[in-house]
Amino acid sequence: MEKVMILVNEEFKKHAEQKGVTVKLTEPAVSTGSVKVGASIDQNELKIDKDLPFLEVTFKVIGDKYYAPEDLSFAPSAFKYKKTSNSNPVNIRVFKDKSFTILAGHSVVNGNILPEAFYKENGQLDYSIDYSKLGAKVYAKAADGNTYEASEIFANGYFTIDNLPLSEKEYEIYVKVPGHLTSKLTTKLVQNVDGELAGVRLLAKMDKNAAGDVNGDMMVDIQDAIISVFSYGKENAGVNKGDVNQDGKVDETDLRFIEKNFLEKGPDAKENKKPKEKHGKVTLEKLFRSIGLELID
Ligand SMILES: [Ca+2]
Ligand SMILES: [Ca+2]
Repeated sequence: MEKVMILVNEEFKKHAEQKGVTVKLTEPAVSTGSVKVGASIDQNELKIDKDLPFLEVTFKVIGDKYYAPEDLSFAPSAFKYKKTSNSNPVNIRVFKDKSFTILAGHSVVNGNILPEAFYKENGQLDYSIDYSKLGAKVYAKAADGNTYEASEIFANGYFTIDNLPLSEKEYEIYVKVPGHLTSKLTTKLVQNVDGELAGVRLLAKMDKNAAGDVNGDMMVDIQDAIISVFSYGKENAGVNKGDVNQDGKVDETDLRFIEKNFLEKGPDAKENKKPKEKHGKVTLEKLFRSIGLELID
């Protein structure tokens, strides 16, 4: 928070004025996490015999990122007065102020990219991989068609999409990883607080990206198998030539992903497109046999 504005409460000011007293504000002293405010009056004999609000302190929130929903409150650490500028300060008991909430003007999505080809045999994602370097694309698409790319994909695959405008319509969140089918999540990213829209922070539970889409046409089919079998045994061939797990060689591991997800279609594949089981007389079984592999079932 930045910018603090201090005003003498109107009621207090009126009371002081009636007694012919001028209230003078002290310049607020802002330091990290706290602010010191005060005011002085130009007479010693202002009698206050009732509860009167004294100062009004206004904070301006800079940025409009999302804040955790727990209630925030200002905690006065001390409330003191001095009879004259030279006298010792006297403590007055203070109570914690009412709590408040900050309504964010934008939403944030966090999540993890989960590409199937990078899981270890024990079912855990392989964290020796730098997921920021796989060429993954993560973005949110608003109902109006605008897209918002992840501001960052970290080495461990954690991503952040921030600054998403408030909308009551659903967003689509896409995670695209080369060699894999797209993972998509559809969700609303807004909350209604007493009739006002406010931002949220969502930890998106993305599905695993199914591996095996070598040619990037959002389907795993015979075309992917043909390309990969053609590159079988080659080194540094690249994802689009069949190295699905980007380990530098096209081998059985890559082909087994194609077999496992054969004829799967990604959520972003064109509706009228169908994954092809055969190419002429070429079947997956024949392709596998040509390099000495059998289909698993
Ligand atoms: Ca494909
Ligand atoms: Ca490989």
